[in-house]
Amino acid sequence: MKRAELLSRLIVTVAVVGVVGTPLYLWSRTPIIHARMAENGGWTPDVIQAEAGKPLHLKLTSDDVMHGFAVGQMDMEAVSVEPGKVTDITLNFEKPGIYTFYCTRWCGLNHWRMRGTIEVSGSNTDLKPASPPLYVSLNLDIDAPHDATVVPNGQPSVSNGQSLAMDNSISLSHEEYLASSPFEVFDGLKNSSLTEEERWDIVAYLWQSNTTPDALANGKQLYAQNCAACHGENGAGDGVFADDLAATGEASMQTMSGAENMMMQTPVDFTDSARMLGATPALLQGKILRGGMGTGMPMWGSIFTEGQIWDLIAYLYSFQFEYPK
Ligand code: HEC
Ligand SMILES: [Cu+2]
Repeated sequence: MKRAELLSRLIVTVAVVGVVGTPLYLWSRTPIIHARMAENGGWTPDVIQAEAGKPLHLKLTSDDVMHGFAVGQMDMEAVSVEPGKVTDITLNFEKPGIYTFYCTRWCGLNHWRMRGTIEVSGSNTDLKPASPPLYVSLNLDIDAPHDATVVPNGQPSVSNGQSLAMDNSISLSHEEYLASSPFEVFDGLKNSSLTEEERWDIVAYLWQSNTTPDALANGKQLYAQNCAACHGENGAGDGVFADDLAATGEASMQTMSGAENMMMQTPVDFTDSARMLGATPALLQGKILRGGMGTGMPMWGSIFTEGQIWDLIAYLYSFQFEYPK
């Protein structure tokens, strides 16, 4: 008897809590995401669950300095995450998958380590299996040295290259562009009667003809926001964090086991002609997607779309070739 009574009471209690408690329960379920600089823990929690087709509500706040919040490969404006303030946002995921969210403000040397994931479940049948990135299908060893053995004396002239390419009916298809380094194309023209300078001019024109002003503008903006702090505004590898990276590298050499693998190298100088003219777009894609593996070069594969990465790459070559504005 007593048992049954207890049970019925329980049921009533559950029912009452059910009615009154639901809105409260939902309210408290909206997770508060705390942002802290990476060395102090980054995002907490850093794994969030969501369901495709259902809005995801999040509350964002910072426990230290100003941060920013955005989800990779999604068309969204970055949201400021401020100390002492809670910002509400709603995200909608159409497709299931693992998404990366990340900090969009340069809050410190380890800023780019401020990343977390949103695991979106759901059954969406029109999902196409992703095709492997170009550097994988080309089977490139992206860690092999790739320096050009000949570089131009001055900056190649795109406009001169254009008329030379027209006169000699030289063009470069987009597939060839993606898989060739400027040096390889330069070298491929060696049996012509053209001078070395003319051949570099043609290469500069062919590189420009494989991008668009829009792509370059987009690449420039992505670069300024995500890369310049290490690689430098003008690509020279002298961003505000470059010295810190070197210092971290020395410190890690002294303290970490397997130090060689853990070394933070200095950011690559994109104005270095031998390096950049010897690199194919596909190789640069691999480096950007994968990152530097134990160096200070972050991996960007989950942050940018494929198109954004090609725009960034087109922009990186503009440190070699002066494209007409
Ligand atoms: C935190 C500092 C840092 C940031 C931010 C950073 N890089 Fe790097 N990057 C490095 C370091 C260090 C290296 C050298 C290590 C290596 O080559 O693996 C490097 C190497 C590279 C290389 C390899 C070049 C080559 O010829 O091997 C490319 C390409 C590159 N970065 C592109 C980018 C792009 C594009 C961005 C922005 C989306 C970016 N990096 C942001 C530190 C950074
Ligand atoms: Cu941050």
